[in-house]
Amino acid sequence: MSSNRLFITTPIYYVNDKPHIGHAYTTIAGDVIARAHRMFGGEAYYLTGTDEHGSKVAESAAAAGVAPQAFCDVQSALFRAAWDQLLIKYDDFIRTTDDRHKRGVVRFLQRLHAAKSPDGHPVIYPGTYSGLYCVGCEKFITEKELVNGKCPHHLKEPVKVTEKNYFFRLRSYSARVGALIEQGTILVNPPERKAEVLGLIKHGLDDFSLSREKVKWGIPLPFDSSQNTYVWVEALQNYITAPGYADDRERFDHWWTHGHVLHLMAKDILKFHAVFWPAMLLAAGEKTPHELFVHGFFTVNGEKMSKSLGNAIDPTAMVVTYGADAARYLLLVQFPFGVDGDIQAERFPERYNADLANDLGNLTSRVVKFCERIGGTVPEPGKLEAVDRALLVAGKKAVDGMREALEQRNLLAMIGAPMGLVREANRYFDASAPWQLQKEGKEERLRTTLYVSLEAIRVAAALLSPVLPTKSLDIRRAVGVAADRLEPTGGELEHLRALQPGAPVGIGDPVFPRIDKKGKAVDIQSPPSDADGQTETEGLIDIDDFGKVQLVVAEVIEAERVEGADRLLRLKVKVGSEERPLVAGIAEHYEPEALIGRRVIIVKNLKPATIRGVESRGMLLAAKKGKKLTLVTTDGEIPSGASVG
Ligand code: ME8
Repeated sequence: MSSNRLFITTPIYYVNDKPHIGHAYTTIAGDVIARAHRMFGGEAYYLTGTDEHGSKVAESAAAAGVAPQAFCDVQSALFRAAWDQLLIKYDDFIRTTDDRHKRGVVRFLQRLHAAKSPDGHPVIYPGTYSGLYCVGCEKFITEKELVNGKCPHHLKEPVKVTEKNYFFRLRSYSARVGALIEQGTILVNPPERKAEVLGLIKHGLDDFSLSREKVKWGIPLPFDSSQNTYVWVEALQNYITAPGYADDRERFDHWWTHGHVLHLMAKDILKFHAVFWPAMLLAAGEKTPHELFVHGFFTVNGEKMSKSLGNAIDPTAMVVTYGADAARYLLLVQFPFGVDGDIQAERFPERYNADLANDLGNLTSRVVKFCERIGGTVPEPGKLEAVDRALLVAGKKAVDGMREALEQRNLLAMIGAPMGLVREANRYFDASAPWQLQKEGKEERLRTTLYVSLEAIRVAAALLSPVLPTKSLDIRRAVGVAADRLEPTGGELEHLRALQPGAPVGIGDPVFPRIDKKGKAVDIQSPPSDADGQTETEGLIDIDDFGKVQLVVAEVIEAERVEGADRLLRLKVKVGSEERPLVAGIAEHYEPEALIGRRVIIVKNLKPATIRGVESRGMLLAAKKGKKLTLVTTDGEIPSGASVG
């Protein structure tokens, strides 16, 4: 097995549902892993697809008044369209109604049918399945599923049905599967899922029925055409029918037999993947998968996502609101990979603004715009100082951190590594204060600072490319990466690909425009007249937010102009005993000295912003008409720190 050759799969999704963010999460995760693996020089094959047989699909087709195949064609296309919109670069999309799949299933079942278990019994044997059957659901139902003895969906008592089926001799394989999992030959992660599977096996699992007599929409058993393959048994086989199990053994061996097979899924389908699937593969004489990563299961605003509740979040709607790159980012950063959680869509805008618009987008704008103003090319760096080297080393560490996170399938850390670098670059840029260097004529330091900042952005953007494929390209072009070097590579190559002084830099619209709480773009990142790429603080709060706004009296204790920005004053204000910095666009209306000692009203609980490299914590209130502006003040008895309401 070559771990450099990664075969990544998602579950194949049922076509009786529409794609929602649960499906999207797995599919984006697989895409990010595949892209990152390739970025670090590995070979990857990324497979997804749709599960199209079984009674549920047949019923949905009947309800829609169309033939099952026509129904599947339409529904499967919905998944592909969603994945296209989310920039999923799959290498293969398997449908269980594909001929290659049907041929592969027949072949696999023939193998199983001919096989003997290690204890000398046929692996497949006929038997009778006896159980409770809900005619409404057209499927077997367990005692546990009943509510007051009735099917919860149809409110009818099920009938006892006895059906002839074929069984798979799981009992002859489950201990062996357990041992493979225990010793890590089949890795099941996170560890609590491994414990869950081992618990199931220890508890004892019965042989399972691998065919259905009554379900007509499916693949007939090759040895008894009166029965169709049970949809679950058939679906698992997509993982081998796609790489060529039916008729391309070479390709099949390349990916399945000699690749590192990684199955992604949520915990709802763990037992099928961790026990049934390896057992069937062992019986058929094929390799078992190497790794199962079971990510978290999500609820939406505390509720299970379901068709009937109509609360499933449509990932393509997220693309419309945030753009594809940001939608991918927002879904992945919700929770650590592997952990369950509740998705609250109203938090998306906040996260978008904080991470993408402010940290990443604004840094890029500020640095590139500065370079544009002093020549429009990557500046030639001078002698590196400790601070410069520290940021370049942080870039190298981010590359290593990302590689390590990828190996651990820690998607949050894969994003955290470059985003940590972005935050460090922001601090470096602010602390280096290039506008100050320019004012003081320290030309070499200025060039070095800008070069090192651009370089940090280049590395961060390259590392973010698996998550933000198109924005990463935009950012790397903006900071001067040459067209023939845009394909990102990790590891050692990073420093060899450093930016070339003299390469053109340039940025148009913000890479991630700021948005309001409804996800609508707000034009506050468009630069003020001095074109420094900064945001104005006015306009951040909607009228319906007003109740949340904390207004307080603040006393101005320091005030000065911000160099190079005609409209900005840098203030220090006192709120009770606390001092805080604040940048205000009032320089055209007030002389700094005239403000000292004035008691003004500020918004206290505004998110901090960095304006012109100066932290601003709060916003002044002012009355404005045309070109006239007057600060709202409370000169008189009211002390600073008092609340305003
Ligand atoms: O089970 N949270 O298909 P399916 C996180 N056809 N992930 C979720 C999720 C949620 N709330 N809801 C769905 C099937 N998923 C079978 C699979 S494979 C051989 C056959 C994701 O359409 C997650 O990956 O119900 C989960 O395992 C999968 O969708 C189930 O998709």
